[in-house]
Amino acid sequence: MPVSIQPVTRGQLACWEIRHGDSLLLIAEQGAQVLEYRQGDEPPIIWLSEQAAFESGQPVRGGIPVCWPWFGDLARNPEAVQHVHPQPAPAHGLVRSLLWTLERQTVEQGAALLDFGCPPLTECPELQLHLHVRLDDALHLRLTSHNLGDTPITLSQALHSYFAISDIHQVSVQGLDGKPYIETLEDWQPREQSGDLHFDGETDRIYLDLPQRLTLTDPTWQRRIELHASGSRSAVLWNPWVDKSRRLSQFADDAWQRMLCIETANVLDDAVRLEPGASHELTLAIEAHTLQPK
Ligand code: TA6
Repeated sequence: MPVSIQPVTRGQLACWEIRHGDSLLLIAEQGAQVLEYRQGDEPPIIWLSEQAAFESGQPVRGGIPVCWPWFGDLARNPEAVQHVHPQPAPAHGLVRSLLWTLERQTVEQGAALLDFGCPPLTECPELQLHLHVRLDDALHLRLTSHNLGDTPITLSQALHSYFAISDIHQVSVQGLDGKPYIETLEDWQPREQSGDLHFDGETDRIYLDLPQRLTLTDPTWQRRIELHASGSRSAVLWNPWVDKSRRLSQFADDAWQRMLCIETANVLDDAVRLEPGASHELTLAIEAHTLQPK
């Protein structure tokens, strides 16, 4: 199985193109952001906006942005997380627009391995962040936070994964049945999921108490994408639908039909409290499987 790791550029961004057999992975050093992931001639697994701007210091729409050391609106985070940064604060933390460093790249046992280090944050220098990437028959990510300080720190985070889909009206997500979620579009009211999640409008939900596996089923493309997580019991399910799409940067008006975010997270009561000297690992494996025809 041929495996390669090559430096490339996309616009203003230095990136790394990783190949494993017929799998292709593209990661930008900015934000250590996965931009592309596909296998052979199949439709992409990870969605990247057709209007993506590859500009230094600007988040790229799509891929897998790293949201850290808080997720979403800081003011909507638990009190303990809000201490990590003064307000007002940007959405989704501070690291997705920073230039990370590729600290190690190697091929081991037929897999490509890359380690990215986030530069220290002036706002919270006692926190360290690394992203370890492994590409073999699947894509494996490990986001490691470390508290170098002498007082506890609480953070929230997410791997904000944008998945490519054939049609939002056709896909469904398994693994959520019976789980509590926060309906952020209805005043953050608590709800409970019944059955698989299908989509018929704007969706922006925070699911809690989750199992380790969620599945995205796409019957049109005859495939299911399995997300295997550890160190996380929460996830955000997001599709902007028609109206919000018009307000999003780097996002075509009809792009909502072709993407779905399933964001493996540590949010709300799943936020991470790091004691002095402690580390936390959020891992995610993304596996694509062919659906057996019925
Ligand atoms: O993860 C869902 C969400 O918080 C949505 O509410 C939407 O704001 C999305 O993230 C995209 O955020 P961004 O800052 O990348 O435009």
